[in-house]
Amino acid sequence: MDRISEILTFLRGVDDYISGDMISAKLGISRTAVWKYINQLEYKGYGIVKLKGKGYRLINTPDKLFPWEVYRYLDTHSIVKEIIYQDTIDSTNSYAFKLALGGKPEGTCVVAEAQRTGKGRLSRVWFSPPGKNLYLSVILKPLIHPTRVYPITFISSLAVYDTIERVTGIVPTLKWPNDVLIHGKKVCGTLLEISTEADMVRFIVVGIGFNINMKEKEIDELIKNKATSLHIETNKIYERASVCGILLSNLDKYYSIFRKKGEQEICNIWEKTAQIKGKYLEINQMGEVHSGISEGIDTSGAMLININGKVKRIIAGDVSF
Ligand code: BT5
Repeated sequence: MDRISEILTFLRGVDDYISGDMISAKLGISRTAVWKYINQLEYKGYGIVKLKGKGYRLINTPDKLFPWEVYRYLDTHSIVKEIIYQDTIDSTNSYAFKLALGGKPEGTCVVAEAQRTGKGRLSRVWFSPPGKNLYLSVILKPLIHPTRVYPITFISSLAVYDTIERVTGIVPTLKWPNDVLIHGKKVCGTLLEISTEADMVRFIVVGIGFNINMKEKEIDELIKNKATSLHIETNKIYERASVCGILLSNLDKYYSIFRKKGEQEICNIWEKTAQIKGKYLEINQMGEVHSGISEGIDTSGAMLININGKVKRIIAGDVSF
């Protein structure tokens, strides 16, 4: 695929036609090889005009999450070293989990255009229509104790938060523990899946479902009133590969803070960004509802909630404001 991205760089580098000869000379491959790569690009949906005597000209890029499109937005020193692209998959998390068990390193990322059985927490469903949103999972291998994993969810939510601000100008809301909302509706959720050994984390799969270009009518009936997308909020269509690249860069940024300064810092940033302290919350924890005033979160990511003067620590649940 490296050749494909090199050829795309040449095509994008000029505002005009570029000759097959020029590409073949620069890459040290034959003109027939260049022609074959051009055909592959066309097969993948790129619009390329071929003119005898002049060469090739790129006129259209498909809205696909091809790795070489996403890499364009990543720094070379990014934690994300390999992006594995799937058209349709059961779940990017399940696939990334299998890859991690098979020894894939930290920074491996699986992206898919659609998921057949996208997963939320507690066996819930994540609706994953094709070609509209982002469904991705990243393998991380921090050297931490299993009890310290939770703040990794905040790394993901903060990365999405910054991405939304950057690409739309909208300031979203963070909802404990794993949601990002716009105008009260869910635009993104994170699912962590973990493998541990003895007292250590072997790996974590960080799964992110982020609604980008999904239209109102494409939202499943079951989540009609609670879900939204960047498109619904702004009436614009976004280039998903660039949003994906920006998101992965932001994930890298917060993961690096986590590694350098620890979970306390990530929890502090999340708490400040979510402006959660002093808010009245109801937390549903497996059917049991706790309501009170939030006193923020502790370093393990648990919510501290003041119920009639007594502070209760809640590890997991679903919040309503
Ligand atoms: C989550 O669970 O929010 C975690 C979602 C993680 C999805 C990603 S996609 C890539 C990776 N691969 C996977 O298989 N999963 C991850 P939770 O907090 O339990 O929220 C689930 C609830 O969100 C559902 O019960 C619905 O109410 C709602 N929901 C489902 N699909 C949605 C969507 N596309 N947009 C907004 N809300 C949705």
